[in-house]
Amino acid sequence: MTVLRVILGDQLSARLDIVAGADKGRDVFLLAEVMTEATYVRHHVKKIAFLFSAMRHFAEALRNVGHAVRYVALDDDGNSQSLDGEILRAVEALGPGRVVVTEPGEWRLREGFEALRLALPVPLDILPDTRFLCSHPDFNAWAEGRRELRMEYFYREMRRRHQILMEPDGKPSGGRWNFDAENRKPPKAGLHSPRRLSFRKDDITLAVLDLVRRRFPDGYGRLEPFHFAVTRRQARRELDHFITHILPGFGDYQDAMVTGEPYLRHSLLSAYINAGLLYPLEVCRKAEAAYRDGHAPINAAEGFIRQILGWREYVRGIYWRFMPGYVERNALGATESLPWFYWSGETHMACMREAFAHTYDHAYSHHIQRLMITGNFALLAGIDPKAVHEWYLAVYADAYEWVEAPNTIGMALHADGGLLASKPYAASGNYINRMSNFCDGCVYDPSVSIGGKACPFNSLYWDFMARHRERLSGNARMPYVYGNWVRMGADKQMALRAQAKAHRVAMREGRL
Ligand code: FAD
Ligand code: DLZ
Ligand code: SF4
Repeated sequence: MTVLRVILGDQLSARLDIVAGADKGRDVFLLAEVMTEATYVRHHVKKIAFLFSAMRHFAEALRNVGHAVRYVALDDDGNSQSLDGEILRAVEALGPGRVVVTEPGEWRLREGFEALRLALPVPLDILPDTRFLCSHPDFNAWAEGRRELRMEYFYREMRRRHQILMEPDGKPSGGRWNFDAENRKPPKAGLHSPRRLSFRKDDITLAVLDLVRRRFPDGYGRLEPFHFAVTRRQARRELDHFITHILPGFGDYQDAMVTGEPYLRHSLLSAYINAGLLYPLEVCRKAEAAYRDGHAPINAAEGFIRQILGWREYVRGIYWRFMPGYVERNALGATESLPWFYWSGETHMACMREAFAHTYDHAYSHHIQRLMITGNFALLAGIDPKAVHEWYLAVYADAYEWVEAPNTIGMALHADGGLLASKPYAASGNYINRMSNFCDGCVYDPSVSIGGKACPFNSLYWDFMARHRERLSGNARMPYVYGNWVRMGADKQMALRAQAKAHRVAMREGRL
């Protein structure tokens, strides 16, 4: 009995049960490029090209080891342009006795598969996604009964469970769980990105680039130059390059931002891990080995591993535990429309312009730009979380709802009411000026809060604090902020709020 094995665009991993359990003489794999997936948000064209090329290469790799593959390209005759439609067509054409799929990363597809089950003439099995290091039952067992779901405690459990950066006596390597106190330095003069890899484009990638150019002429983002890894072999080279040349400096400048330097010491691995070209456990193990060999200091290795073993697994747990309602959350009642400059990049704010330029050119910007520049602005200005969420889901090559939504709605916008972060990541121009050199090239001045040169982040920061005083002043981490607000006195407070209002009007009119 043939089994139809469906592989989604972000499930390109040979170690998944769906591949490992296949019978070469009997089963058929299905991969399909479809418009419903390519357009459910306005994806960056580099993200579409990366996934289509990686899917085609993965299909080729399966064929090379003797598997039968039904690959439906976007332009193929008869392509129904939906995943359901392609599964139904394949069932009709091949007459399998069963369909198997690995659980998808997004709620909407999970629901879709439940509905498809009823429409299919044969059983549909949904297998767990074993690439993750914390299963749904394990996350729920950890979360059950806890008053607060803090990442730090989850992370310690994951360290113990997977024995990563642990010593034989059960203590954390280096004597501490977290070395952030030694990380996050402001950029030093001349800080730049080390050399990064760029991969040769083969005929498959060239054909995909041509397809994307033709079919998505109005798509968001710059398609070329296209330098992504599109096979597991290439992604492993990217990983090795990072571990050898970049990891040792990872922690120190993790939060630094520099004009014209999108990558700095970041790994650029998220798109590959999320699509399945790299396994999170192998990435953590390599970083750990670099520490044990004396190649990377503990603050770098621990800081990096925490992002993957801690944050990445934790946000996935949060997503599945609190969906479907999670993406609807708007605890701070934010209702502003997303300013057009998120798409066009046209703003006088140099920090925002820089983050938008990285995003448009590379389908990438690093964590602090996402959180403390574009996310922080949306938080302070009170932009509708759903609109911000859809923007982040579209513009980054690593974006899938399971990881993007908790980061946007929870971490950046505090719209989940503090489920994920104990206090909002709100910051004024002073923080941006300390952690970057962006303000040097800005028409605004980070030390000015009122008047023509006033940095918008300043008055918007105080206006945000004033708007949400009732909710936030009870937070144990906020007294310092509200103490400063009170000390300012009524006249300054009123002037700041009037300035924030003027900035908000300028934002709506595209003048900010
Ligand atoms: P590095 O800084 O080198 O970090 C190493 C790895 O750790 C990453 O590759 C990633 O796998 C993991 N990681 C780091 N931080 C996080 C985090 N907060 N949550 C989950 N994994 C993390 N990450 C995504 O993978 N997809 C998204 O759609 C996404 N959207 C985000 C939206 C917002 C508003 C914010 C604030 C963060 C978002 N992140 C997202 C998390 C993080 O910014 C990216 O994972 C990171 O920038 C990817 O670049 P890198 O591979 O160079 O990461
Ligand atoms: C993101 C994406 C895109 C652009 N295109 C496809 C596609 O054509 N076929 C496919 O199987 N998957 C695609 N994907 C990835 C899916 O959207 C992804 O599996 C879900 O978002 C769940 O994470
Ligand atoms: Fe951004 Fe304000 Fe600095 Fe300009 S002055 S770059 S708006 S923080």
